[in-house]
Amino acid sequence: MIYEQIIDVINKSSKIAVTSHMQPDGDNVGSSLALCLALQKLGKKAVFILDDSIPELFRFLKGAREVEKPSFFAEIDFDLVIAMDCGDLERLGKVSQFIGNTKLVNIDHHISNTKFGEINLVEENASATAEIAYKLIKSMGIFIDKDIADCIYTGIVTDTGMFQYSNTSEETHSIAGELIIAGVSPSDIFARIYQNSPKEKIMLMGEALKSLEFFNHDMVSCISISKAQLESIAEEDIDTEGIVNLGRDIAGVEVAIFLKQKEPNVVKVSLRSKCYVNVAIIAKDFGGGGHVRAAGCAITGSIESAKQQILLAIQKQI
Ligand SMILES: [Mn+2]
Repeated sequence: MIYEQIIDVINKSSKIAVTSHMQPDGDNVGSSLALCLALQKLGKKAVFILDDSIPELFRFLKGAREVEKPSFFAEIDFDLVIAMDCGDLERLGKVSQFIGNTKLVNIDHHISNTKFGEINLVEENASATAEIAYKLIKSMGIFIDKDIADCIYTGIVTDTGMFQYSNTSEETHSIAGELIIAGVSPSDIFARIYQNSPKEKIMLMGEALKSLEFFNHDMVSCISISKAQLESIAEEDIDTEGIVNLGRDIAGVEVAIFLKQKEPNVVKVSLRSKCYVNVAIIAKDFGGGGHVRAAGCAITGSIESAKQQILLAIQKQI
């Protein structure tokens, strides 16, 4: 039913802005680009507008180099805005200021989604928003070519942690199979995303691992990195995605914490759980959000104080 409503507003629109949240991951980029490419096939003017840049790792995807900044809203009078893989309006950054009265469709899979759209297609059980994008594009009768398939596959692979997380379903694999039929090379995508780290990232992992500590009878691990350590390795912001997984992948660990000092007084917290702790609830208590097994938030204060607060919140759940 919601699918039909969305298809209906798409059919009635000719200029469509597709957008997603700041600090985009593979699903933000993949689901948004896939939808843009599909809408362009329908003859629509579809533009991916993002208040951030596309991480280097995902720039191989078709359309990743034609992403516009929020100010682009001034250039085109869009009929429709579609937000992909974004839990709330604030995370769209400056894009949210340009939406105004434009019709807004919200397509997402975060449990914490605030249903900020006029039409909300929120499927909490979908492994990735890219999975929902796949179903929507199919329902529109649009042929899924290799370019679109690469985008969707990237979204699914990154949000399922390479098909490892509990959000991976029979449907996830069956869609992945369809995407391979459409031309995706899994080994090519994996090599581009996971076997392509800048050396600074691996050096940073080594530096961060020196801080590894355990709590609650080794069921909770914590890794942290200070701003000074980050700056000692590289001048520019190094991607720290994946460091939290090092703590999670240890035998017996249920919850992994990764603390990254963004500013002297701001700590970015990434949380992962393995089997049963709902880290989305913990992140939400600190104004963040995410999924049951992967979530994040930001805490004001020192690394040490952020660690104590998060540990306390985890101990209530474990
Ligand atoms: Mn996602």
